[in-house]
Amino acid sequence: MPEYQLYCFAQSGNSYKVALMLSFVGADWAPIFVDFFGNRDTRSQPYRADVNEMGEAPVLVHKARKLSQSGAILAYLAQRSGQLGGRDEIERYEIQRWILFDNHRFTAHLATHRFLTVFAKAGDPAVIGFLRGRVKSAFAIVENHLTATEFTVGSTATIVDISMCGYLFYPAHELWFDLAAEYPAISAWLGRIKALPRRAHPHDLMPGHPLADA
Ligand SMILES: N[C@@H](CCC(=O)N[C@@H](CS)C(=O)NCC(=O)O)C(=O)O
Repeated sequence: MPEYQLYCFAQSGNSYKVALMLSFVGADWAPIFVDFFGNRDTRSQPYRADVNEMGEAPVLVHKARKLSQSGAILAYLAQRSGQLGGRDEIERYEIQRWILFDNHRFTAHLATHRFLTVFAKAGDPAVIGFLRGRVKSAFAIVENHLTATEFTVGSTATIVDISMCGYLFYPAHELWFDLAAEYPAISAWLGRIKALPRRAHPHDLMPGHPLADA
């Protein structure tokens, strides 16, 4: 039995954040497939009773613990591994600050837009328009921040970079804009993450790609 198990699926950028961290720190881990699109596992009563009362992936199993919320899991793994968690109190505070921003602004609206347009194919135009505006404003903030720094907090990668890149390695056609052309600082930062040892694509780290009906 591996030390860690991760409830996840290939299309989940939030799960990718944890899978990538496990890969970066060289953890002994294995995925547990969450059938999000077919069985709608995360909405099922057994999943909510036994895996995560919040009805979400990722969930990291470590010994008797089941941990959810990627940001909290990343901090847990950084603490346990002594890697990617920031060098001092101020860096740890900055990391937490940007992880919260990522969760409510940067990832949240991008992931919801992607779900509606790429998978559900059912977005109300007003909702899609609203989400695009929110993504644009969040990307402008991150683009501005990354023009002045190599990684989100300081000059080396930390868990907040893992958090913020969660949805950005998926196929370019899943975005409605040209990331490389419109956001050069974000693109350069992604290139730096891509070059890190043990970086792997979400489709290669987690099960479920391609989707059965894709
Ligand atoms: N803030 C959470 C977000 C997790 C999340 O939204 N997960 C999605 C998959 S990427 C999910 O499981 N959604 C459940 C549903 O829509 O039923 C985290 O970072 O872990």
